[in-house]
Amino acid sequence: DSTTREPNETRWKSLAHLLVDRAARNPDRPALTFLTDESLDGTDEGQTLSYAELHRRVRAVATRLLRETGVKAGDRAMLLFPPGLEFMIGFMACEMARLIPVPTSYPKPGRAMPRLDTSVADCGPSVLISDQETIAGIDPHRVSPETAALPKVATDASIQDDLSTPESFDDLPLDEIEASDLALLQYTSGSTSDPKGVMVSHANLLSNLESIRHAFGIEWSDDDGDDFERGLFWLPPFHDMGLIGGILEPLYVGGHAILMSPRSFLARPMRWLRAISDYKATISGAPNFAYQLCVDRVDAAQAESLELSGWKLAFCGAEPIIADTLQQFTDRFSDAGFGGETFCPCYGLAEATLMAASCRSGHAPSLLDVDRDELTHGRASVIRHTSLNRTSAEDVADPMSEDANVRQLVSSGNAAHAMTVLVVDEATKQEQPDGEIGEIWLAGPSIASGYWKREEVNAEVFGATLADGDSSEKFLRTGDLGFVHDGEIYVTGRSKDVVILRGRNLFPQDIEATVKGLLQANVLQCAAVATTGRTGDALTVAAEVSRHVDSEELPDIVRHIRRAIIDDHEVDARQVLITRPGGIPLTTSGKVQRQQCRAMIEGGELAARYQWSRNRFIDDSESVALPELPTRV
Ligand code: 1ZZ
Repeated sequence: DSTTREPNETRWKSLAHLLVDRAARNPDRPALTFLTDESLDGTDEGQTLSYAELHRRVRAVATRLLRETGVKAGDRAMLLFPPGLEFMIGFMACEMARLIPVPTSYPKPGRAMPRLDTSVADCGPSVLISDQETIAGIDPHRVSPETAALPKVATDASIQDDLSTPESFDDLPLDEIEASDLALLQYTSGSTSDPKGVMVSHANLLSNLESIRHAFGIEWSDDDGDDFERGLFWLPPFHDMGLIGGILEPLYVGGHAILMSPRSFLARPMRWLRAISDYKATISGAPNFAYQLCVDRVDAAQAESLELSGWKLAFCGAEPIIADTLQQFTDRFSDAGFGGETFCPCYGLAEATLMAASCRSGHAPSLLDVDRDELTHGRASVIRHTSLNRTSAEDVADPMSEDANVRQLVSSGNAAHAMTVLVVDEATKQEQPDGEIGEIWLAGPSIASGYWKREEVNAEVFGATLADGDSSEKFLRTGDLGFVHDGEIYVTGRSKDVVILRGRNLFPQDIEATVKGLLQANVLQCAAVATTGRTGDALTVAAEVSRHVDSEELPDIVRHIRRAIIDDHEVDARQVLITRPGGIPLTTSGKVQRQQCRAMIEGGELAARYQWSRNRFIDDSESVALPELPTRV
């Protein structure tokens, strides 16, 4: 049931202890493999590290960090890596050296690194860990002075002779590591204007890894032999789902994590499925958009060449889950051995370490048809409760059908083991009865202790209490909206402003800053909001421009706005509206009211001088390259 909390047993005190133990138990088992495009296309084997090799390289880097840089326990270490195996060596080296790893996204060559710079300014690291090539390529004029001045350590620098034997590692502070030490500072994907680093401890992480294992019935792969779990992921490791779900969970159970880069997948989605088939992966998953991309880009003939019956767990989360996508995917790949019950929808967020709720493996996900109008009034009036399975294609309502007053929702399952999930009325702070929409609140051992150095925000976000509850019982306010039905959580929307595109969280402030910074567009005010797209969120941008701008210039201004958003954030807007000054709703203190703006746009009430929108049935991925756009001045 959604409100039960049970304690989680944890087997290790920290991630460092986990690695030491795994390397002792199964030294020769492959721990990590990275598949390059060449290996995916069949011309080479990719790189693999066994548990013993991973352990040896991690300890050597940890020892160098302590000897060469003068870092001390609790110092932050930035991790800046292109896709590959080195990231994990840097990450685990931090765990062994009692440093707090801070993963950051890898920029395109020659680009500025605003995310790196803002995280550096926020958490004041003592070192940057990367590889030799990346370090050589950091242009001190394109990064902040603080970033430029950081000592830099390359994980792939040649190992000194005295570090090649285990005896030389004796000075690692393993015994001093506490479960309450921070194991990760996870910047919520991307906000450069308001960076927030989630403080995740070893205890938080190990508890969530255990919850995931429990929910999905993943067996320990302790014994010798070839029968171990294989996870296959293209999710970026600087995002919580890629790092914790994609890499740490396979290592936690003693399995093999096989990795490829997000770009390899996006360029040819078939590579992901081919790799699952070839490597007999048992666990893989992604946000909804990825399953849709496979349906759109992999035809029936290609699907037939796959063998997916070994895929036991296909999780789906990180953005709204669309029944139609899951059904189409099941239909397209059922002949390749994929069954609908393999899908495990799940819900979570970095502030809860990762998973907060999920469907149980082996059960086809529940679908709920609810009345669309009632839903907008905060109530889920259930018309029909079905489940996804191979034969029910006709049961799945078209999620975009205009006339059907039905919205089909996919269950995000039950509360994770050890997690309390409540739906709370935001105004009264009382728990909602089943079927009533409210904010999702969470409590449990994997809820992080807060954001780095943000005491005020933390009291509000991590320290919520129920009006009629025990005031010592603190909850995390997720900013997500949903309801409970039959003990399962349905996520219906968000009261926070974040826009989620292809599983990536974009912060409106960052997009608005880009648009307002465009000199040639003369933008006075801007609102970036999430509107409802075909497969989840779509980005809509409203901009006020000066009344002196001629109407003929507006199409060009829209192109400049789109170009700048693509350049800075690698996403395209679905819709851009240009209003007169005063067209965007503001609070009395002059802040953009995004939720109201969104409601006005969706209700057709925002008065626009000019409006551009892309056909909502065009796939997002196809429009990122826009040759007709002028280059940015
Ligand atoms: P983040 C073996 N959101 O996205 C591997 N779920 O965190 C197991 N919206 O902080 C892996 N419906 O970036 C288990 N179902 O964003 C993975 O995303 C469990 O708005 C899923 O607040 C973990 C997702 C982690 C993640 C969090 C935000 C949430 C919410 C949105 C996540 C959703 C969903 C709708 C869902």
